[in-house]
Amino acid sequence: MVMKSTSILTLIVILFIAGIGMGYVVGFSGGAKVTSSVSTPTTTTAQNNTEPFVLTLVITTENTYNATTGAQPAYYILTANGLQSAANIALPVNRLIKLVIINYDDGSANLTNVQDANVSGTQNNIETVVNNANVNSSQGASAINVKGGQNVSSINSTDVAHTFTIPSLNVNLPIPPLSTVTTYLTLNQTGTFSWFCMTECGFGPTGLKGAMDTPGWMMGGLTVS
Ligand SMILES: [Cu+2]
Repeated sequence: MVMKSTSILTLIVILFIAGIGMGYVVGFSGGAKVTSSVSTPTTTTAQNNTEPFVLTLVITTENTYNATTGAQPAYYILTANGLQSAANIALPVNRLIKLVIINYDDGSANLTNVQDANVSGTQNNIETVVNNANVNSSQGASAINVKGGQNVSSINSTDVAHTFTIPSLNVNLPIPPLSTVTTYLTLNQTGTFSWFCMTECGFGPTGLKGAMDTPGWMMGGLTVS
């Protein structure tokens, strides 16, 4: 009877220890999973903060404004889910921003103020232009010499299709027809501002109606936070 009780007690003790062991293993592996899933996004966030914040804008022309006005040009934000309204653009404060503007418009428009052909508010007040014949080519002795991407501080005022302009922050980017413009800038001021296009690319006798005075077309809001 004594031996049998001892055997049962031993078995209970063994099962108890084994239970603790299994609990420890399950708990440990569970804890390890939690630890890795927490650390992954933290690491990703840290990497993103060391890289430029990228804003890609796309200008298209074949957007029907209404039956009377017809097609008008519009800025869009390029996202992972396609083109989204540029009525409200959000940008980070005190962080390097890489701004890319892809322009599908093949025509130029009149600038009310020729000063808006100058680049301002970016690193070294330059922008890089790709794929515009006037900017990226030069007449050589016997042929046109293609230059590829050109860093410029201004565009010929008769060769501007649109601008991306934030007057309150002194940011101005002239965009030639059918070009891609890339630039880097840092915004040091939080707040809500407005962005505009400064060419007369809209509707009406002055070209300042339609897209030019409608948020999400050739103007909109900009929040820096
Ligand atoms: Cu415009």
